[in-house]
Amino acid sequence: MKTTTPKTEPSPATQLRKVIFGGSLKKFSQFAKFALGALAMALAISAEVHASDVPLKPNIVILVADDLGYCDVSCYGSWIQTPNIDQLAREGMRFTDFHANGNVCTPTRCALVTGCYQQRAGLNGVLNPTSRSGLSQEEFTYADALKPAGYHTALYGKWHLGNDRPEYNPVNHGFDEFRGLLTGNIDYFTHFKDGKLDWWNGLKAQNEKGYSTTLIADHAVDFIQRMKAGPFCLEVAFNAVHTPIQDLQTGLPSKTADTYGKMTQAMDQGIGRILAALKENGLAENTFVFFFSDNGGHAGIAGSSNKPLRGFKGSFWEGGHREPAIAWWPGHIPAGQTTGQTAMGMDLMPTIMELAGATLPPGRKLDGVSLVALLLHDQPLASRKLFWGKGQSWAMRDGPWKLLREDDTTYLFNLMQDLSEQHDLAAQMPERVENMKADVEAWAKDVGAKVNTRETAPSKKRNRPAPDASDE
Ligand SMILES: [Ca+2]
Repeated sequence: MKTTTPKTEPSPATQLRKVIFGGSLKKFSQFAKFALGALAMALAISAEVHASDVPLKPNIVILVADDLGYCDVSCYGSWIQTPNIDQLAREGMRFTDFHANGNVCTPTRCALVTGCYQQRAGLNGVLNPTSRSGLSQEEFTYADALKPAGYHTALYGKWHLGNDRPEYNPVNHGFDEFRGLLTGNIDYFTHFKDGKLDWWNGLKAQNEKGYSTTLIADHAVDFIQRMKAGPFCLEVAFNAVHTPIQDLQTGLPSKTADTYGKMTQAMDQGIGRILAALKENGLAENTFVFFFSDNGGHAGIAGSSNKPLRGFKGSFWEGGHREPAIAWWPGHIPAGQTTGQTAMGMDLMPTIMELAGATLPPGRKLDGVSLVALLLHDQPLASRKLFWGKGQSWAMRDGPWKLLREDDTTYLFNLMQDLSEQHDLAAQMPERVENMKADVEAWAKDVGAKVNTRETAPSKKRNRPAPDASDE
């Protein structure tokens, strides 16, 4: 039986060899057509992939405020005038339902740099100046991801992911440069904490003269000028407006709202200088900027407010973790938008990795999701359940529903109808409560958190009238 060899198109490499090694003009012409066709197809595929996409590798600037309340900047309703942060909002996208992963500093910052629930890294509580723990070398940060993508990386300001052991320092977690503080707070003028200098240049304790908020902005502006050829990724982690509340002229402790307002405005001015540096260097349309606060405003600080939210820093009432947050990228993020989409600090790493064209090492995955389609095209995020906390204090979101454990009580709220968490629906909707508790337990098992979803004692607080959010 006669067999025939199937006719197949020679590969481009075979055709090229024929052209080079004695092929005819006709063959060359055929090859040229083939090659051009393949090139056109490749370009079409590329155009299809990137038509709605973004210019790759913009510069990235993450601005983090410390203990700034939901209502502590004027574009969120504060009495404190913050024209530069307001300008970010006017020219970008303002979030009304953005959350820190924690209700205190360290957990939020861990989730920010790892893109994962901080419970996985074992950093779900605040580190104090004598803590021996910190961000493990096993963790993979956004700076680790961006460096192989060609980025120069720096962090100026507060780290709070490990004290003075070298393995915890930002320069050993993907940041090329670090200036600032390792602990949770310092004197704004002396840069000391508990009698010990806490101002670092990389691995060395090295003081500088100046008001820390201003110094942090100075370093950010200098970095932008030095690195303008890009791409660069810069985290500017202000220690403002964490305690100590200090008079800006004398450095003396102050308890006035006026001082808190001026400390907030010093940060706003620093942000204004950073934006000006981007614009003066022609980088505004090639730089993605994201601003948010690491947790809610602290109870009892005159001038600070989380209105209309209930609760403060350290709790999982909304005031503890819902934050002012703004994304800015002129020419790419349409100006003047407000979004009610629910997002979280751990979403920033996947977002900037998508913008940077960065990839994860094999076997790694992130808990956060990229916000790029939301930011550029106002596309809603896929629905998801979000979680906070540990032990007796935790919360979960599922759409408008929030299950909350505080004060030894489990509460259920519908935040669409009750943003100030005044009307507990737990007794009316026991099935929803049980289903959400099961979700919390499954999440805790997944991330390695210990949570208590069961009542430990008859609650004396269940019938207590909810505090008026406007009083808090
Ligand atoms: Ca904080």
